[in-house]
Amino acid sequence: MKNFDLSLYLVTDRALSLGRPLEFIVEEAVKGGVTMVQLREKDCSSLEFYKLGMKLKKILNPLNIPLIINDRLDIALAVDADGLHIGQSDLPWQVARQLLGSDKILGLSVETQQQAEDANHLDVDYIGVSPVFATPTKTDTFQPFGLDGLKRACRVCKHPAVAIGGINLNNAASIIQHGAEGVALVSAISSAEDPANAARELKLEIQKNIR
Ligand code: TZP
Ligand code: MG
Repeated sequence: MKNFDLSLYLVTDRALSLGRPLEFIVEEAVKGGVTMVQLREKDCSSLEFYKLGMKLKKILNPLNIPLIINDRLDIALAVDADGLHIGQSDLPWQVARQLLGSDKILGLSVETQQQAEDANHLDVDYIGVSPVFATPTKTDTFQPFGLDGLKRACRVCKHPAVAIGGINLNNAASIIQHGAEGVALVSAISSAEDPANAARELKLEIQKNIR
């Protein structure tokens, strides 16, 4: 049985970790209560990606916190991660699903309302509504959904949704109030002076608003 909790989902980016090692960020984020971690590193060799994946797996596996790999199916398989997150221009979801197997978590980013609706026909486990707000962390995005767009996407799609893009302590509650099961964040945790405390505060804010 696949068991995962999207409520506080850390997406990594070493470039935004203020020079601190990724393991530190993840260990601190876990102390603060993150419920999922996605290893998402651009400009990373396969060897480096693999090694990071193994390091994070060692931290997360004993705590039953799913490790999801962004984009790289080969790395997800090599480290026996809990799942894979793909975007609209990554491998086709059918290929990912077939090679991952039915017991792994498969997440898909949707960038339009149509894609949110189309995801109903796909064997994925959750959608990432991307981006909900504009963010300097990723600028090559589609038009942000905004809160009303997020609400609509969550309504039309049967899969649980996690929102990403520009989410922080000030707007996390509104994300949950508009139908998402969780928030996915990069900078609000990775660039925080105290990532454990940042995660802890976000967690409280989310728990207050979860149905
Ligand atoms: N996909 C859509 S927005 C985004 C990704 C990976 C970056 C989100 O970063 P932040 O710092 O939480 O706004
Ligand atoms: Mg991708």
